[in-house]
Amino acid sequence: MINKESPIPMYYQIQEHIRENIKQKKWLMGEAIPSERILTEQFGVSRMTIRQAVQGLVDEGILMRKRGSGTYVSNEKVQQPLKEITSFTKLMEQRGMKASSNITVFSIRKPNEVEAEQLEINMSEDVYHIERIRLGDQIPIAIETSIVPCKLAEGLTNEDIQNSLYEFIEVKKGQALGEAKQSIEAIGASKRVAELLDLDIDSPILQIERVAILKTGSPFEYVRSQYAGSRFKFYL
Ligand code: 16G
Repeated sequence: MINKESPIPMYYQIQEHIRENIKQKKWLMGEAIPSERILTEQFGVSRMTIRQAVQGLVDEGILMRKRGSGTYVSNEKVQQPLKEITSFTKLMEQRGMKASSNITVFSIRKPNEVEAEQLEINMSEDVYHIERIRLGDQIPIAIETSIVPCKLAEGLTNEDIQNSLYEFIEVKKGQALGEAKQSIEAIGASKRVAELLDLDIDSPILQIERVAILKTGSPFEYVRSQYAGSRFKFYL
């Protein structure tokens, strides 16, 4: 199960197994995971390695410890690491949830001044305007409005954004994602946001505005993500 000859560290291989167990629902949310002793036997590695693997997943928020009673698969809010660019689809997968999108806007238009400035493009260039309600296991978690320069995502289809925008950029366009500049604030849900996310008006919303940049240095997405505060949290 664990390849001790592999250059991939053993703790990391174990983490991948654990993620897979959660994804395939062999380990269920909110339930205790097997003890260190059992995992040590199961994976045929030292207790130290198991501890390192489990601690990493606790730090990521995928597992959680309960004092005196062991380690559990988190059933808390979906958590997103703030320092990385992670696609919504991947984030849900890591949690063993199925991501889906309801597309509410998909059009090509000219950018406004702020968008052009953030994306470092000319106001005469075309951009895709994409608005999606993002769901995890059919529960609405966020509304995301992404503005993407057409020249960086030529040929983007409805099907692509139904699935994963980042997969399109990385796999179909062969572009690596670099870093992001972002700001985060708490707001109350407007009438429209409340309706789309199935919340009460004025429920807490975490709003992130960010510019994601390709490894080449070109800004490729100016996005506003509005997360249902009751279903999502960020960690750093
Ligand atoms: C994340 C990003 C969003 C991006 C989306 C792509 C934040 C705050 N937001 O939700 O900018 O558009 O992932 O997800 O991190 P996708 O690849 O599943 O379409």
